[in-house]
Amino acid sequence: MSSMFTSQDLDALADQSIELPSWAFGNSGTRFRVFPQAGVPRDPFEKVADAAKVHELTGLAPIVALHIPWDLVEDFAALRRYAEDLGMTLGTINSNTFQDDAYKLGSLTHSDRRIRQQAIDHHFQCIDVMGQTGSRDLKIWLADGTNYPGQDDIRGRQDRLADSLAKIYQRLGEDQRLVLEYKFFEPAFYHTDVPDWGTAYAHVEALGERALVCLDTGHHAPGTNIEFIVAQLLRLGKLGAFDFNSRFYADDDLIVGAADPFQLFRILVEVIRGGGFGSTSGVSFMLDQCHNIEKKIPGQIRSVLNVQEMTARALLLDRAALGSAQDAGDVLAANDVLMDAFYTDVRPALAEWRASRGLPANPMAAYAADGYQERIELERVGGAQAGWGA
Ligand code: PSV
Ligand code: MN
Ligand code: MN
Repeated sequence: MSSMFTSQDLDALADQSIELPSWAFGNSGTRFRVFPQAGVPRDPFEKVADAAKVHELTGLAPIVALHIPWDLVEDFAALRRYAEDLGMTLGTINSNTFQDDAYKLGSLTHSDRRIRQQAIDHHFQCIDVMGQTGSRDLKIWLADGTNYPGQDDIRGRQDRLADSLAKIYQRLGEDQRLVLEYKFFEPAFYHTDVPDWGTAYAHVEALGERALVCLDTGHHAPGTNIEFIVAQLLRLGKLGAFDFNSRFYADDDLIVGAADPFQLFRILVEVIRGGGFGSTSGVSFMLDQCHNIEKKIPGQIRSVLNVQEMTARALLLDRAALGSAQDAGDVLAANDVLMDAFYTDVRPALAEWRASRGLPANPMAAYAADGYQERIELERVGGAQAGWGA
């Protein structure tokens, strides 16, 4: 084990839980092609079972986020019991106002009151589901926006959005939260109604204490300093959730930490610095990914391990030495301290950490040897799409 890795750092890692998106287990693809895979889940119960396998082998992922209506079931109490029997809980409920014809020109921002109400009612339905699943968070990502200058009144859309969100927020129970996700483009290309953290912040600030911002790491312009946004939202007490993934170009939804592990490290340094780490921090660590060409379950295992690995490195940061160098104005020494933590190979220490908790030292190898993949490929015939294009 690395001599820099103290037992206190190991304790902090035990308090990390990552929320898996149900849709990561279904077939997905790009707008060019969905490549179907054998063994993908046929219903939400099987998605939960796959998520439980990720948790069993990593000890990191006890929560599954659902997407409505992709994960609509007749009996959510039964789904909840099924999850709990597998040691899992049902997490964030994600709404969906981006697949109905009615929402072509917008949902919560639409100029037609009836369409706005339809979108609000959908969120009421999601809140009902939350009551049954025991979920804390309602996550709202909107596809709303316009493609052409002049297409609609962008100021009027903000006003309508504020009004719709207020109606949804009022419907939440006392222990429930609204988490608003921003995205700078796509599917609308001229303007997006919640394009950036500032707009999301303005809306959630107006709503109240239990309204927070969701930061999806793939939803920024190239070159954006995401860790600065993390620091700012934590400072303002308004960071509610992450949607982790990685991107080379746009909203690629690739495995978190694959494209830029250093960026993930820098984000986690700010998370820890700002009090956003751990089960009582109020910040949920969700993945929002699609595994289009790789197998889904090992894709999720790799993802949670990447988050843990960069968290461990961020925990290694010698904050006292960093603070001294910063106070002394020693630019290069401060940078050295940060890079020392980033360049530390924590993998052997993490293998030991897992073994000491009765987990496989190498979860990827354990999954390959487990037989689960072979079993689901035989048993599950006619698996479903993740939801995209379904
Ligand atoms: C679309 O960009 C998106 O990936 C958002 O990030 C949502 O979180 C996700 O879909 C699921 O609705
Ligand atoms: Mn997202
Ligand atoms: Mn996205």
